[in-house]
Amino acid sequence: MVLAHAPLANAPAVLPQANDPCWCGSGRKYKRCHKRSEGRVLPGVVSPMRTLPASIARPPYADTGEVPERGESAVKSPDVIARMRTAGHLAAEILRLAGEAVRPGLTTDELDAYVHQLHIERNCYPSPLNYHHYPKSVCTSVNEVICHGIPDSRELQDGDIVNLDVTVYHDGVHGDTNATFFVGDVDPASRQLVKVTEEAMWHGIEAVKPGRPLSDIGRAIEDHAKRYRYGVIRAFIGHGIGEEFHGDIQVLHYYSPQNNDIMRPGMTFTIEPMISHGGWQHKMWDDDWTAVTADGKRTAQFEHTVLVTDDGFDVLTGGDGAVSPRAPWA
Ligand code: HM4
Ligand code: CO
Ligand code: CO
Repeated sequence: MVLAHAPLANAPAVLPQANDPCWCGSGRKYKRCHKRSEGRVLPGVVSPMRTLPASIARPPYADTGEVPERGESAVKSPDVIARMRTAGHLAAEILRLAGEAVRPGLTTDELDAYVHQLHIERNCYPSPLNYHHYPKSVCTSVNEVICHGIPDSRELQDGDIVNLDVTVYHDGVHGDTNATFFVGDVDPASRQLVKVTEEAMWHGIEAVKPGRPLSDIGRAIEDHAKRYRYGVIRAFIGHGIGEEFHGDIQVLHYYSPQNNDIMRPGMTFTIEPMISHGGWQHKMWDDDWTAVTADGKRTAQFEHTVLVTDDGFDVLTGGDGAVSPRAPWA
C-alpha cells in the first residue's frame, strides 16, 4: 500500500497513457494507480494552534472545543442585529485584506497567521478556532477542496483557486463571509466557475423575502448553476447565525420542497453555495474536516450573512469594502 501511494514527487516528467502500467512499478494500470492523485491537492503539515491575548472575548467553545446545545431563536432582537452588523463589517474587511495577500508561494498556514493577526487587531475572536476542535482561524479551500480546508504547509501554486472563509466573533455575535480568490494566472474555465458561483450566491440572496419559503433560495442558486451544467454541492448548507456560529435554520443551495420554513423579518442566516465543474458528490479526507469533490473537479464558493427585512433582505457582510459588495447587475 505504501508503494502504491509513493509521493508524487517521484513521478517522471513524461507520464504514461491511462491504460499503460503505472510509472511507480505497482503493476497496475496508470489510471487505476497514480493518475487518481495527479494534480490533486495534497495535505501538508498543520502547525500548532495559535493563541489570543486574554483581553479578547471568547465564545463558549474556545477553551474546550465542545459546542453547547443550540437554543437561540431564529428571529433576532434589534440589539443582536445591530451587533451582527458590526461583526459582519469586520468579517468583510478581514476577508478583503486576506484575499489581497493571496499569491503564489504563500502557504495557507502563513495566510492563517495573517488572518489570526487581523482578528486580534480588531478585537475579534476567529470563530473557527477550536469550534468542534477545528485547529485554525480560517478555512482555506484550494481547487477541488469544497470547504473546511485546514491551513497547512502547502504553498499556493500559480493557477490555483482558493476560498477563504472568515467568521469573526465580536461583541457576543458571529459574522460569516467567504470568497474564492485567484492565485496568479488562472485558466478561463476556473475563472468562469468562480464568476458563476458569485452570481449564484447573489441570485440566492435576491430570493430572500419575508413570507416566502427558504426553498426559493436554493431554487434560484440551482437554476443559475444548471445554465452552465455545473454541480451544486449538497452536503454543506447555509445556516442560522447570531450568538451561535451555526443556528437551526438550514439553507439548501439546491431546490428541495422540504426546505419549506417561511422567512420572517429578523431572521439571520448565511447563503454560501459551493458549485463544481462536475458532480455534487463529496468525500472527506482522513482529517474529518477537508471535504473534496468525489470526481476531483474544482469547486468555488461565496458566502454572505443576510438579514430578512420587512420587504426583502439586508447583507450584513456586504456593502462598500466587501469582496462581493452587491449583485453585479444591481
Ligand atoms: S467549523 N468552519 N463550519 N459549516 N457546522 C470550523 C470552521 C466550520 C461548520 C459548518 C457550514 C455549515 C454547517 C457547519 C454545523 C453543527 C452541526 C455542529 C451545528 O462547522 O452546522 O455544525
Ligand atoms: Co463551515
Ligand atoms: Co458559514
